[in-house]
Amino acid sequence: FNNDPSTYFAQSSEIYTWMEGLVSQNSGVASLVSIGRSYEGRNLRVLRLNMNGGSNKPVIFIDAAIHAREWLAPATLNYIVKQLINDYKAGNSEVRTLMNKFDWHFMPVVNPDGYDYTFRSSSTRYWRKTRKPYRFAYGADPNRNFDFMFGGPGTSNNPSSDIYHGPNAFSEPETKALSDYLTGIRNQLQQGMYISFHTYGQWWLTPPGYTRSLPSDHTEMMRVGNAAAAAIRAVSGQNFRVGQPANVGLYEAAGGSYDWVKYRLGVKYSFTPELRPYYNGSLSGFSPSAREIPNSGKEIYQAVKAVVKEIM
Ligand code: 0X9
Ligand code: ZN
Repeated sequence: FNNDPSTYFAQSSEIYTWMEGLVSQNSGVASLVSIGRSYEGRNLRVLRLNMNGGSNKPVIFIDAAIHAREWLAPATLNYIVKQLINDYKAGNSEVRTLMNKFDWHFMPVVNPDGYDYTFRSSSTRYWRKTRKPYRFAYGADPNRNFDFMFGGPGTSNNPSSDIYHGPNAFSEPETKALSDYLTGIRNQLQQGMYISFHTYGQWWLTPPGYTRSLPSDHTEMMRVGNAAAAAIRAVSGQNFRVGQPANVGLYEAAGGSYDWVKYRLGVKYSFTPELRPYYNGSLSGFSPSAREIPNSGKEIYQAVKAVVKEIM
């Protein structure tokens, strides 16, 4: 295809159009669900792949673009969708096993208002939050807006802050819709995994993110996270640090999606990879060349398969 959002940075409507095409070429196995609308009325959509028709299989749920400016995250997600379908059709036995055992749900753009806004001009390119107005400012940080440790460490009550948590948990229609959807598939998710793609810095972050204190299952989280890092290293030689954000050079941050999924929904395996490039202290890490999409796609595809194999 020449309109393939795993090869360039596409706005939300182009990604949805591409996914509609995948559904029509793969009817019976791929479907597109609308889970609500953003503040500005954009569709919030989830692509589901259910390869052998079984119901109530465990679910692997992957989302991206909770943060608007992190363009490599939805592109990497799209790359993985395409590879899974291609490898399944080609009869790849590893992929057949992983896709027959699990249903795979992909939400490429959690925050389409913010994401599309970053395409408008160079002055909006680094927007992070939603676009809902708050008095003198716009937007809450969706990754501070979930209902677990809401308002805790690493959040702000100032609407002009990039880490504004919002007036209350799930004040944003986007996080509300995502949390309702995940609640609806809770039982399947508890047997599977939640992965939320962010950029950038090259970390495979383990939960919980709101504190540096180690959880009781820290060893198991590290075991699975280390499998991701090893897979990435084998593909590209890139280093991904593994651990809780505040223990591996990032920071504590409360109200994030992966903590809510783990500690409110009871989903044991919940991760936040921070994709390429490696952190070098500059905002340019949010605007990689489109040539990075296949590089990121290849390493993260292997990482996702590796972590899913670890929990089978
Ligand atoms: O601050 C964030 O939400 C994430 N980093 S980013 O540069 N993509 O903004 C880190 C999220 C993981 N940590 C927590 N949820 N605590
Ligand atoms: Zn982010």
